[in-house]
Amino acid sequence: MDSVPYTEQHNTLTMNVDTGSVENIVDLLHECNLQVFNGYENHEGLSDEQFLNKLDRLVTLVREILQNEKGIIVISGCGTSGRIGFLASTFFNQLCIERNLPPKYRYIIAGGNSALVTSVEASEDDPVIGATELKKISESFEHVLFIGITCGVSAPFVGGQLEYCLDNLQKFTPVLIGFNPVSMARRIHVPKWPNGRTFYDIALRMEKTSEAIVLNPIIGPEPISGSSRMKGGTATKIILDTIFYLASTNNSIKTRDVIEEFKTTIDRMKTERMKLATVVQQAGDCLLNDSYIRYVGSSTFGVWGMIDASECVPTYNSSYNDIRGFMANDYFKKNLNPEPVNSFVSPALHESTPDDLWKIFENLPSSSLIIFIDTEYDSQKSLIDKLQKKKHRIVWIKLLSAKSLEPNSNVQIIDFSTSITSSDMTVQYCLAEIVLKLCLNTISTGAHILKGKVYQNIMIDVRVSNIKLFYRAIDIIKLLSGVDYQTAEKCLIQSIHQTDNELNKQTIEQHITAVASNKDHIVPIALLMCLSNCSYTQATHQIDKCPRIRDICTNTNRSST
Ligand code: S6P
Repeated sequence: MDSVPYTEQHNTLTMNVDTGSVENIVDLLHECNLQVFNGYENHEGLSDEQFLNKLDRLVTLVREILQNEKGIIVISGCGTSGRIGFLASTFFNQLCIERNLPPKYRYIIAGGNSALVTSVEASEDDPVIGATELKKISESFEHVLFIGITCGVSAPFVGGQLEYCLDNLQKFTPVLIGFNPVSMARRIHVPKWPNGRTFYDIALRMEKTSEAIVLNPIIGPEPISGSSRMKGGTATKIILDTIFYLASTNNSIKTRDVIEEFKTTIDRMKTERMKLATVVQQAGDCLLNDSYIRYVGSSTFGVWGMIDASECVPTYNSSYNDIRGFMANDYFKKNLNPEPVNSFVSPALHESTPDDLWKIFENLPSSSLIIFIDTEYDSQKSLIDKLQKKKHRIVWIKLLSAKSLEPNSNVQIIDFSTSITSSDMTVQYCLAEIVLKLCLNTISTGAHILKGKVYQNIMIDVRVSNIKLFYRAIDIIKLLSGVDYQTAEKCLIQSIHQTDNELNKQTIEQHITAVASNKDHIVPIALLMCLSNCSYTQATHQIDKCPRIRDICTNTNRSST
């Protein structure tokens, strides 16, 4: 089957998201969020009956493991999928501890702890390391419920782990979470997978194995094509939270009811749409005027900020400094997997006190945007005062417990607290997290649209940092310029290696490695080469005159008509 996987298709709703008003961006992203539940075309999304039955089966399996002394639940994924696995595992472990039960959840993320807060995209192409890490983490247990998340049903890192489970079914129960049918699983061969195996082979094997579970509701294309941090990440979080919550409670609450709570809460977010639109506009202005966006939060709220910020690097080729998240408490210290002493630890994983933050923020470019996430106002008040004196813009996202602000504080408040209600505290916290995720995704996506990093609904400056993104880049160039595959690939490779010469002998892995030392608009330059039929050198000269990357597409299209 050759058709394009749903997770890579173009969402018909957002085809013109790049040309509308900022309110329009907010509304369209909101509508796409609801597709996760309502479905797409003839698919039913998370409310599908068959899917809910599968969730029930998984709830039973999780419950069994929670009661089994020799059992654990391992959640694994790459990029956003791994990060959401980390958040779910640490949050539900905390719940176990509060109830005097042993913490049963473990996480694995491709690239290790640093990948929680920085982009380490290349590590998702290695099935061998994936399997080795799973083996290591599960060594001393007899029963392992393994949940491998890959939105595109594509990541070899997770594929290698599922394969290891399938080879050892006496110990492992493998679960695959993704958002494409098995027939659309990735069939591209990666060199590190022996005997030419692909993810498709593993997904097929999963489907045919009665002990294995494939959870793959079709939630439809992403608002920005391929950006699986958005709907994919949302659906992943809702699935994990629902399963783990239900497995930990004795209430007779139904799976459908929990999913419905997520849906109504997300729907209620539209009450703050105008305030959100104002902040998206300010965030866009920051990126266009070389100011910065900063998130500050504690515990999992802080982690969501860091995650949202880090995802902009591969998606929009944004600089590390454009959007950054900071952690106001020591959540990471308490919850990270132990790693070898000499392994790299990202400085972003450290706690930042208000004094630390002031030292970092003191020299921010003027009119930067600092977004505080439902943290204790009193502890941040003096920092906020100092930032306001410097004329930075301050936003406060109110979710659950933050104290009311002083009326004269000039802080812009986006208040979701009245929308987040549940009779159960655990569910309420999970609802607050999903609202936060969607709010931050809207701000950072909207800001990059306004900066011109999106044409129609395509991420035209994607960083080509793994095999999936290499092929996505070729598709983007082909689609927008109309050239054939070979020409798109040739121009992409020349742009990666910054040369006018044709390079025929190098492998995809060598191209991806070269990307690490060339972060300059690789895809836009290749696109311009195709659109204008010019050399790499000529395209780089033209690109310098183009402050908004999307203008390449509009200007070139206009001049050729
Ligand atoms: C996507 C994000 C990426 C993906 C990662 C894993 O917006 O930037 O980091 O999460 O590539 O993708 P998948 O399909 O295996 O979950």
